[in-house]
Amino acid sequence: MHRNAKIYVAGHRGLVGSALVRALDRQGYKQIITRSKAQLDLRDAQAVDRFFEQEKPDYVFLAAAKVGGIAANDAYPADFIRDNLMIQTHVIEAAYRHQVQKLLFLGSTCIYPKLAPQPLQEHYLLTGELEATNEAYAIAKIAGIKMCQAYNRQYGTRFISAMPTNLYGPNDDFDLQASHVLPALIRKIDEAKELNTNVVEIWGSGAPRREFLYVDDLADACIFLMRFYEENDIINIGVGEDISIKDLALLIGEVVGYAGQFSFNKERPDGTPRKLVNVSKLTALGWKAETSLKAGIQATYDWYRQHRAGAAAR
Ligand code: GFB
Repeated sequence: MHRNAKIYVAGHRGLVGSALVRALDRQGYKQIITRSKAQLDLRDAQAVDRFFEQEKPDYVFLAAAKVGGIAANDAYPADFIRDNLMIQTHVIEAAYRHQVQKLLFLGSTCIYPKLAPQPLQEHYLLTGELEATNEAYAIAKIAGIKMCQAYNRQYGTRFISAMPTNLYGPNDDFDLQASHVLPALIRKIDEAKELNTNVVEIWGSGAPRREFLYVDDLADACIFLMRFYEENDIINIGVGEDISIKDLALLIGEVVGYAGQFSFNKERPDGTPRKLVNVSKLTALGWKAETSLKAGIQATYDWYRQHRAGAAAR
Protein backbone atom coordinates (compact mmCIF):
# COMPACT_ATOMS: atom_id res chain seq x y z
CA MET A 1 0.00 0.00 0.00
CA HIS A 2 2.08 2.97 -1.27
CA ARG A 3 1.90 6.35 0.45
CA ASN A 4 -0.01 7.97 -2.45
CA ALA A 5 -2.62 5.22 -2.74
CA LYS A 6 -6.24 6.38 -2.63
CA ILE A 7 -7.59 4.95 0.64
CA TYR A 8 -11.29 5.09 1.51
CA VAL A 9 -12.12 4.79 5.22
CA ALA A 10 -15.82 3.96 5.44
CA GLY A 11 -17.18 5.06 8.84
CA HIS A 12 -14.42 7.60 9.55
CA ARG A 13 -16.35 9.34 12.33
CA GLY A 14 -16.79 6.24 14.47
CA LEU A 15 -14.49 4.77 17.12
CA VAL A 16 -12.58 2.56 14.64
CA GLY A 17 -12.81 4.79 11.55
CA SER A 18 -11.47 7.87 13.35
CA ALA A 19 -8.57 5.83 14.77
CA LEU A 20 -7.82 4.52 11.26
CA VAL A 21 -7.68 8.07 9.84
CA ARG A 22 -5.34 9.12 12.69
CA ALA A 23 -3.07 6.10 12.13
CA LEU A 24 -2.99 6.42 8.32
CA ASP A 25 -2.18 10.11 8.63
CA ARG A 26 0.52 9.38 11.22
CA GLN A 27 2.06 6.75 8.92
CA GLY A 28 2.28 9.22 6.02
CA TYR A 29 -0.59 8.12 3.76
CA LYS A 30 -1.57 11.17 1.78
CA GLN A 31 -4.86 10.37 -0.01
CA ILE A 32 -7.40 9.39 2.65
CA ILE A 33 -10.97 9.65 1.38
CA THR A 34 -13.89 9.97 3.80
CA ARG A 35 -17.63 10.71 3.55
CA SER A 36 -20.02 11.48 6.39
CA LYS A 37 -23.37 9.69 6.62
CA ALA A 38 -25.05 12.89 5.39
CA GLN A 39 -22.78 12.99 2.33
CA LEU A 40 -23.06 9.27 1.55
CA ASP A 41 -25.64 6.91 3.04
CA LEU A 42 -24.04 3.49 2.62
CA ARG A 43 -27.49 1.90 2.77
CA ASP A 44 -28.20 3.47 -0.67
CA ALA A 45 -26.70 1.12 -3.27
CA GLN A 46 -26.82 3.61 -6.16
CA ALA A 47 -25.17 6.35 -4.13
CA VAL A 48 -22.38 3.96 -3.07
CA ASP A 49 -21.79 2.84 -6.67
CA ARG A 50 -21.66 6.46 -7.88
CA PHE A 51 -19.15 7.31 -5.13
CA PHE A 52 -16.86 4.41 -6.10
CA GLU A 53 -17.21 5.36 -9.80
CA GLN A 54 -16.11 8.93 -9.02
CA GLU A 55 -13.38 8.27 -6.44
CA LYS A 56 -12.00 4.89 -7.62
CA PRO A 57 -10.25 4.13 -4.29
CA ASP A 58 -7.34 1.67 -4.38
CA TYR A 59 -7.91 0.42 -0.81
CA VAL A 60 -11.00 0.29 1.42
CA PHE A 61 -11.17 -0.04 5.22
CA LEU A 62 -14.79 -1.04 5.85
CA ALA A 63 -15.17 0.34 9.39
CA ALA A 64 -18.74 1.61 8.83
CA ALA A 65 -21.30 -0.46 10.72
CA LYS A 66 -24.19 -0.15 13.09
CA VAL A 67 -22.62 -1.11 16.42
CA GLY A 68 -23.61 -1.02 20.07
CA GLY A 69 -23.42 -2.71 23.43
CA ILE A 70 -25.45 -5.56 24.81
CA ALA A 71 -28.54 -3.45 25.57
CA ALA A 72 -28.69 -1.81 22.12
CA ASN A 73 -28.22 -5.14 20.34
CA ASP A 74 -30.92 -6.74 22.45
CA ALA A 75 -33.39 -3.90 21.87
CA TYR A 76 -32.94 -3.24 18.13
CA PRO A 77 -32.12 -6.52 16.31
CA ALA A 78 -33.89 -5.49 13.09
CA ASP A 79 -31.84 -2.28 12.84
CA PHE A 80 -28.60 -4.16 13.49
CA ILE A 81 -29.18 -6.88 10.90
CA ARG A 82 -30.68 -4.66 8.21
CA ASP A 83 -28.24 -1.74 8.37
CA ASN A 84 -25.15 -3.91 8.60
CA LEU A 85 -26.21 -6.21 5.74
CA MET A 86 -26.98 -3.19 3.53
CA ILE A 87 -23.82 -1.23 4.35
CA GLN A 88 -21.40 -4.13 3.88
CA THR A 89 -23.16 -5.57 0.81
CA HIS A 90 -23.11 -2.24 -1.03
CA VAL A 91 -19.48 -1.45 -0.21
CA ILE A 92 -18.17 -4.96 -0.98
CA GLU A 93 -20.08 -5.12 -4.31
CA ALA A 94 -18.94 -1.62 -5.33
CA ALA A 95 -15.34 -2.47 -4.36
CA TYR A 96 -15.51 -5.45 -6.72
CA ARG A 97 -17.25 -3.55 -9.58
CA HIS A 98 -14.74 -0.69 -9.40
CA GLN A 99 -11.59 -2.82 -9.10
CA VAL A 100 -10.53 -1.89 -5.57
CA GLN A 101 -7.10 -3.51 -5.03
CA LYS A 102 -7.78 -4.64 -1.46
CA LEU A 103 -10.53 -4.29 1.15
CA LEU A 104 -10.45 -4.99 4.89
CA PHE A 105 -13.75 -6.09 6.46
CA LEU A 106 -14.20 -5.96 10.24
CA GLY A 107 -15.99 -8.77 12.06
CA SER A 108 -16.03 -9.00 15.87
CA THR A 109 -15.20 -11.63 18.47
CA CYS A 110 -18.83 -11.46 19.64
CA ILE A 111 -19.84 -13.41 16.52
CA TYR A 112 -18.07 -16.56 17.69
CA PRO A 113 -20.31 -19.18 19.34
CA LYS A 114 -21.41 -18.16 22.85
CA LEU A 115 -19.83 -21.15 24.59
CA ALA A 116 -16.89 -21.87 22.27
CA PRO A 117 -13.70 -23.07 24.00
CA GLN A 118 -11.43 -20.24 25.14
CA PRO A 119 -9.25 -18.71 23.93
CA LEU A 120 -11.21 -18.42 20.67
CA GLN A 121 -9.45 -19.72 17.56
CA GLU A 122 -10.46 -18.53 14.10
CA HIS A 123 -11.79 -21.94 13.04
CA TYR A 124 -14.37 -21.93 15.87
CA LEU A 125 -16.61 -19.62 13.79
CA LEU A 126 -20.01 -21.23 13.03
CA THR A 127 -19.35 -24.25 15.26
CA GLY A 128 -22.05 -23.49 17.82
CA GLU A 129 -25.00 -21.40 19.05
CA LEU A 130 -24.66 -17.62 18.98
CA GLU A 131 -25.20 -15.32 21.98
CA ALA A 132 -28.92 -14.43 21.84
CA THR A 133 -28.55 -10.73 22.72
CA ASN A 134 -26.55 -9.91 19.60
CA GLU A 135 -27.47 -12.74 17.20
CA ALA A 136 -28.84 -10.33 14.57
CA TYR A 137 -25.60 -8.36 14.47
CA ALA A 138 -23.54 -11.56 14.47
CA ILE A 139 -25.46 -13.08 11.53
CA ALA A 140 -24.92 -9.88 9.54
CA LYS A 141 -21.20 -9.81 10.29
CA ILE A 142 -20.80 -13.53 9.50
CA ALA A 143 -22.55 -12.87 6.18
CA GLY A 144 -20.04 -10.07 5.48
CA ILE A 145 -17.11 -12.40 6.11
CA LYS A 146 -18.63 -15.10 3.89
CA MET A 147 -19.35 -12.52 1.18
CA CYS A 148 -15.70 -11.40 1.12
CA GLN A 149 -14.53 -15.01 0.95
CA ALA A 150 -17.02 -15.83 -1.84
CA TYR A 151 -15.92 -12.81 -3.91
CA ASN A 152 -12.28 -13.82 -3.43
CA ARG A 153 -13.04 -17.33 -4.69
CA GLN A 154 -15.28 -16.35 -7.60
CA TYR A 155 -13.72 -13.06 -8.73
CA GLY A 156 -10.17 -13.26 -7.41
CA THR A 157 -10.63 -10.18 -5.21
CA ARG A 158 -8.41 -9.49 -2.17
CA PHE A 159 -11.07 -8.81 0.47
CA ILE A 160 -9.64 -9.80 3.87
CA SER A 161 -11.56 -10.13 7.17
CA ALA A 162 -10.34 -9.43 10.70
CA MET A 163 -11.96 -10.28 14.05
CA PRO A 164 -11.26 -7.51 16.58
CA THR A 165 -11.98 -8.12 20.25
CA ASN A 166 -13.93 -5.56 22.34
CA LEU A 167 -12.60 -2.10 21.47
CA TYR A 168 -12.43 1.17 23.39
CA GLY A 169 -10.71 4.54 23.19
CA PRO A 170 -11.13 8.19 22.17
CA ASN A 171 -14.31 9.07 20.27
CA ASP A 172 -16.17 6.06 21.69
CA ASP A 173 -19.94 6.17 22.29
CA PHE A 174 -20.65 7.11 25.91
CA ASP A 175 -24.44 6.97 25.71
CA LEU A 176 -25.47 4.85 28.69
CA GLN A 177 -28.05 2.75 26.78
CA ALA A 178 -26.23 2.30 23.45
CA SER A 179 -22.62 1.97 24.54
CA HIS A 180 -20.29 -0.86 25.47
CA VAL A 181 -19.27 -1.55 29.03
CA LEU A 182 -15.95 0.28 29.25
CA PRO A 183 -17.14 3.73 28.11
CA ALA A 184 -20.38 3.28 30.09
CA LEU A 185 -18.45 2.58 33.30
CA ILE A 186 -16.08 5.52 32.68
CA ARG A 187 -19.10 7.81 32.41
CA LYS A 188 -21.02 6.33 35.35
CA ILE A 189 -17.98 6.34 37.63
CA ASP A 190 -16.95 9.85 36.61
CA GLU A 191 -20.49 11.13 37.27
CA ALA A 192 -20.59 9.35 40.65
CA LYS A 193 -17.33 11.01 41.60
CA GLU A 194 -18.51 14.43 40.39
CA LEU A 195 -21.86 14.09 42.19
CA ASN A 196 -20.31 12.45 45.22
CA THR A 197 -22.78 9.55 45.07
CA ASN A 198 -21.50 6.47 46.77
CA VAL A 199 -22.62 3.65 44.49
CA VAL A 200 -22.31 2.82 40.77
CA GLU A 201 -24.57 0.20 39.21
CA ILE A 202 -22.93 -2.55 37.18
CA TRP A 203 -25.21 -4.52 34.86
CA GLY A 204 -25.32 -8.27 35.40
CA SER A 205 -23.22 -10.22 37.88
CA GLY A 206 -19.84 -8.63 37.14
CA ALA A 207 -18.49 -12.16 36.55
CA PRO A 208 -18.30 -12.15 32.70
CA ARG A 209 -14.82 -11.66 31.36
CA ARG A 210 -13.91 -9.38 28.44
CA GLU A 211 -10.75 -8.65 26.50
CA PHE A 212 -10.19 -4.98 25.64
CA LEU A 213 -8.05 -3.65 22.79
CA TYR A 214 -7.23 0.06 22.64
CA VAL A 215 -8.57 1.39 19.34
CA ASP A 216 -5.31 3.00 18.19
CA ASP A 217 -3.67 -0.43 18.47
CA LEU A 218 -6.53 -1.87 16.40
CA ALA A 219 -6.00 0.76 13.71
CA ASP A 220 -2.30 -0.10 13.61
CA ALA A 221 -3.16 -3.79 13.25
CA CYS A 222 -5.62 -3.06 10.41
CA ILE A 223 -2.97 -1.16 8.43
CA PHE A 224 -0.50 -3.98 9.13
CA LEU A 225 -2.99 -6.56 7.78
CA MET A 226 -3.84 -4.41 4.73
CA ARG A 227 -0.12 -4.32 3.94
CA PHE A 228 0.87 -7.91 4.69
CA TYR A 229 -2.11 -10.30 5.08
CA GLU A 230 -3.32 -12.14 1.92
CA GLU A 231 -5.20 -15.18 3.25
CA ASN A 232 -8.91 -15.89 2.79
CA ASP A 233 -9.35 -16.98 6.42
CA ILE A 234 -10.37 -14.59 9.19
CA ILE A 235 -7.69 -13.43 11.63
CA ASN A 236 -8.16 -12.43 15.30
CA ILE A 237 -6.93 -9.10 16.63
CA GLY A 238 -6.63 -8.85 20.40
CA VAL A 239 -4.33 -8.55 23.39
CA GLY A 240 -4.50 -12.20 24.55
CA GLU A 241 -5.71 -11.50 28.11
CA ASP A 242 -9.05 -10.63 29.69
CA ILE A 243 -10.54 -9.17 32.87
CA SER A 244 -13.82 -9.62 34.77
CA ILE A 245 -16.35 -6.80 34.52
CA LYS A 246 -16.08 -6.36 38.29
CA ASP A 247 -12.29 -5.94 38.16
CA LEU A 248 -12.66 -3.63 35.16
CA ALA A 249 -14.93 -1.39 37.25
CA LEU A 250 -12.38 -1.38 40.09
CA LEU A 251 -9.57 -0.48 37.63
CA ILE A 252 -11.63 2.36 36.10
CA GLY A 253 -12.45 3.54 39.65
CA GLU A 254 -8.71 3.67 40.37
CA VAL A 255 -8.01 5.74 37.23
CA VAL A 256 -10.95 8.10 37.86
CA GLY A 257 -10.20 8.39 41.60
CA TYR A 258 -13.59 7.02 42.74
CA ALA A 259 -13.73 5.59 46.26
CA GLY A 260 -17.39 4.50 46.31
CA GLN A 261 -19.06 1.11 46.04
CA PHE A 262 -20.51 -0.92 43.17
CA SER A 263 -23.91 -2.62 43.02
CA PHE A 264 -24.80 -5.46 40.65
CA ASN A 265 -28.13 -5.40 38.79
CA LYS A 266 -28.90 -9.04 38.02
CA GLU A 267 -31.96 -7.93 36.00
CA ARG A 268 -29.52 -6.97 33.25
CA PRO A 269 -28.05 -9.72 31.01
CA ASP A 270 -24.48 -10.96 31.42
CA GLY A 271 -24.30 -11.97 27.73
CA THR A 272 -21.42 -14.18 26.66
CA PRO A 273 -19.52 -15.45 29.75
CA ARG A 274 -16.13 -14.95 28.07
CA LYS A 275 -14.68 -14.11 24.64
CA LEU A 276 -10.89 -14.10 24.84
CA VAL A 277 -9.22 -14.53 21.46
CA ASN A 278 -6.21 -16.62 20.53
CA VAL A 279 -3.85 -14.09 18.91
CA SER A 280 -1.10 -16.52 17.89
CA LYS A 281 -1.84 -16.20 14.15
CA LEU A 282 -1.34 -12.41 14.19
CA THR A 283 1.59 -12.63 16.62
CA ALA A 284 3.29 -15.08 14.22
CA LEU A 285 2.89 -12.49 11.44
CA GLY A 286 4.80 -10.00 13.62
CA TRP A 287 2.15 -7.76 15.23
CA LYS A 288 1.44 -7.23 18.94
CA ALA A 289 -0.76 -4.73 20.81
CA GLU A 290 1.23 -2.07 22.69
CA THR A 291 -1.21 -0.23 24.99
CA SER A 292 -1.85 -1.65 28.46
CA LEU A 293 -5.45 -1.64 29.70
CA LYS A 294 -4.66 0.89 32.46
CA ALA A 295 -2.87 3.24 30.04
CA GLY A 296 -5.71 2.89 27.53
CA ILE A 297 -8.34 3.63 30.17
CA GLN A 298 -6.37 6.68 31.29
CA ALA A 299 -6.13 8.00 27.69
CA THR A 300 -9.84 7.33 27.12
CA TYR A 301 -10.80 9.02 30.39
CA ASP A 302 -8.65 12.07 29.50
CA TRP A 303 -10.43 12.26 26.11
CA TYR A 304 -13.82 11.86 27.79
CA ARG A 305 -13.14 14.71 30.27
CA GLN A 306 -12.15 17.01 27.41
CA HIS A 307 -15.25 16.09 25.39
CA ARG A 308 -17.66 15.23 28.23
CA ALA A 309 -20.66 17.23 27.02
CA GLY A 310 -20.49 16.06 23.40
CA ALA A 311 -19.54 12.46 24.16
CA ALA A 312 -22.36 11.95 26.65
CA ALA A 313 -24.94 13.47 24.30
CA ARG A 314 -24.11 11.16 21.34
O1 GFB B 1 -19.72 -4.25 26.39
P1 GFB B 1 -21.07 -4.89 26.45
O2 GFB B 1 -22.27 -3.99 26.34
O3 GFB B 1 -21.20 -5.94 25.29
O4 GFB B 1 -21.22 -5.73 27.83
P2 GFB B 1 -20.70 -7.44 25.10
C1 GFB B 1 -20.15 -6.45 28.35
C2 GFB B 1 -20.53 -6.93 29.74
O5 GFB B 1 -20.51 -5.79 30.62
C3 GFB B 1 -21.95 -7.52 29.84
C4 GFB B 1 -21.70 -5.78 31.39
O6 GFB B 1 -21.91 -8.60 30.72
C5 GFB B 1 -22.74 -6.38 30.46
O7 GFB B 1 -23.88 -6.81 31.18
N1 GFB B 1 -21.99 -4.42 31.84
C6 GFB B 1 -21.95 -4.02 33.15
C7 GFB B 1 -22.35 -3.37 31.09
N2 GFB B 1 -22.32 -2.73 33.26
C8 GFB B 1 -22.57 -2.30 31.98
C9 GFB B 1 -22.99 -1.04 31.46
O8 GFB B 1 -23.22 -0.06 32.18
N3 GFB B 1 -23.11 -0.95 30.10
C10 GFB B 1 -22.87 -2.01 29.28
N4 GFB B 1 -23.01 -1.86 27.94
N5 GFB B 1 -22.49 -3.25 29.74
C11 GFB B 1 -21.12 -6.82 22.61
C12 GFB B 1 -22.08 -7.21 21.50
O9 GFB B 1 -21.26 -7.76 23.66
O10 GFB B 1 -19.78 -6.91 22.17
C13 GFB B 1 -21.90 -6.32 20.32
O11 GFB B 1 -23.41 -7.12 21.99
C14 GFB B 1 -20.43 -6.07 19.99
O12 GFB B 1 -22.53 -6.91 19.20
C15 GFB B 1 -19.53 -5.93 21.18
O13 GFB B 1 -19.96 -7.07 19.18
C16 GFB B 1 -18.07 -5.99 20.79
O14 GFB B 1 -19.21 -7.49 25.09
O15 GFB B 1 -21.41 -8.34 26.05
